[in-house]
Amino acid sequence: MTSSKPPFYITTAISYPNGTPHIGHAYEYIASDAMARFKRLDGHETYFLTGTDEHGQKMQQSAEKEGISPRELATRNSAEFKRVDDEVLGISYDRFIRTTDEDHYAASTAIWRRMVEAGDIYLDKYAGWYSVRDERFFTADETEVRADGERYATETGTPVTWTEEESYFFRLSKYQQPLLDFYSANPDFGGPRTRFNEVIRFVESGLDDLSISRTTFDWGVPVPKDLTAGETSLDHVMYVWVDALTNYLTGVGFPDTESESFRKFWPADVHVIGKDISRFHCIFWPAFLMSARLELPKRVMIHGFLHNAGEKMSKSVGNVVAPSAWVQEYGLDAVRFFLLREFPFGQDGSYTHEAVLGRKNSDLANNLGNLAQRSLSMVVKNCEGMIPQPGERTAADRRILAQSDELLEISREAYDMQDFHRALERTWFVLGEANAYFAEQEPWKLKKTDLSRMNTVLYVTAEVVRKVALLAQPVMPDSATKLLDALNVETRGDAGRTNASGAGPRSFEAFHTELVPGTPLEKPTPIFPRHE
Ligand code: ME8
Repeated sequence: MTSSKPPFYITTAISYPNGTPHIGHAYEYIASDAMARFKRLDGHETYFLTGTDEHGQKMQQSAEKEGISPRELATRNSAEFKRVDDEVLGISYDRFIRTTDEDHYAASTAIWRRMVEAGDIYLDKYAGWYSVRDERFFTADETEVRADGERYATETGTPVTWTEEESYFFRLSKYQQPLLDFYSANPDFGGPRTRFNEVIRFVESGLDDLSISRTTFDWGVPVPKDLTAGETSLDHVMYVWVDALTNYLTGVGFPDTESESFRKFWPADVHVIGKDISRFHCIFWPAFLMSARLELPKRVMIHGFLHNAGEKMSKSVGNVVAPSAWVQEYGLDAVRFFLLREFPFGQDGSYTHEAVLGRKNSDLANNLGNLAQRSLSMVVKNCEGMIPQPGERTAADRRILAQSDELLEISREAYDMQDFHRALERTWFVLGEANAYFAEQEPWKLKKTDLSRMNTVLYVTAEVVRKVALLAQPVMPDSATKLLDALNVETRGDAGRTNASGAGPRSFEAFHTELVPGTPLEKPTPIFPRHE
């Protein structure tokens, strides 16, 4: 594809495949997928990376419990994550990376080498608290002893164990000021602002050097002996977060920094992650990259957590929702729409059956579905099955057309901040206005009194539906495509892959080019069913 627009590189966090995906994972994939689709439709060559994070003690321990090897566990569950992406959620990723992929070992080794060359890695001894569940070290004052006599990480509530071993350290402390300078020069690096501020405050309070290798287990990327800093007789594996973060480089061809894909796509435009891993992405990751003399990502978007009716999802409570259960019950596009419309991406959100139902029935079936179905049926029935020739436009016509015209620019700005909620809210506000317009103009009465005026009203309504359908594609690829098919809108440009229906997505290139009178339409079938 040739495009004058800059390429766009987006990543999700890579999930631990010690279990199977839940609706919280699906939330992140769907949002990132909508973002990637939006950029493709808007003419950017887009690369979208997702995958699984397979090393570390958590994976090793989970495998031991099942009596299989960590590689077997990773292979089995990674396949399930990929299946859910492909078959349940319709995620349009370009590569599904596994950190056990061969090229990822090369990339992890190479970034390690660069950090050694920078003089940022040294051998010492680690003694402190480690949470296997979080794959994270805690200082003593970040932990507490609870009523059961056991020690837990205060912030995350996970059990910690005393760990004492030889370890390589990364000179994170050296990067405190460079990071703070970088944050002030790039105020949109972390989003939303409130979560980014928490990160900045943490860095301001001082940074300790970071333990980046382990010797008490072996399920990880080996630290190559010739690339170490300091003499050791022990075998070290990289701390899982060192190799995990490096996946974002592997995905675009690192260590070959001269490769076409690396030059085109690095630095990443946005890493999409959840709020529990903001420090890894906003502090460790940019520090590693500074040390390795590589460019820093442009943005880290930190989303909130999904809760089940206000309660944290957890296996012990038994309220963990599998993505396929929701998709079966409500349909994929309604699930995708609900998750992106219901709460701002940066905030936590709580879902209930009633809330999903409300969105599906009022926003989709009533607001969009009914308007499209009524107006297009009238066109087919009363305008000889063709988009009618509109007459002169009244103030009411111009007003609703102008409102819908602004939606592309508003959506662009909102998507650039991963504010899907705002883009959809505004789009559905305009749909509400279009419904009011349709009701006021009463085209079904005009049929008997003023055919030319009826044609204009139907034309204007169909045009608003077309614009809304174009912009709904990233969120509801299949339904929006069906709607654009019903409007017989041409497929133009390479706006991404074809959808399940076989029709291609319609790029935003023709957003401001109105419907052509005389275009034949077929009798429409309802696209957004009510949930009974
Ligand atoms: O953190 N709601 O993997 P992970 C919303 N391997 N998002 C949620 C969520 C919820 N209830 N629960 C989890 C890891 N997430 C690391 C990442 S990246 C180099 C390595 C999000 O499987 C979570 O915040 O625990 C993270 O962004 C993603 O799901 C994977 O979580």
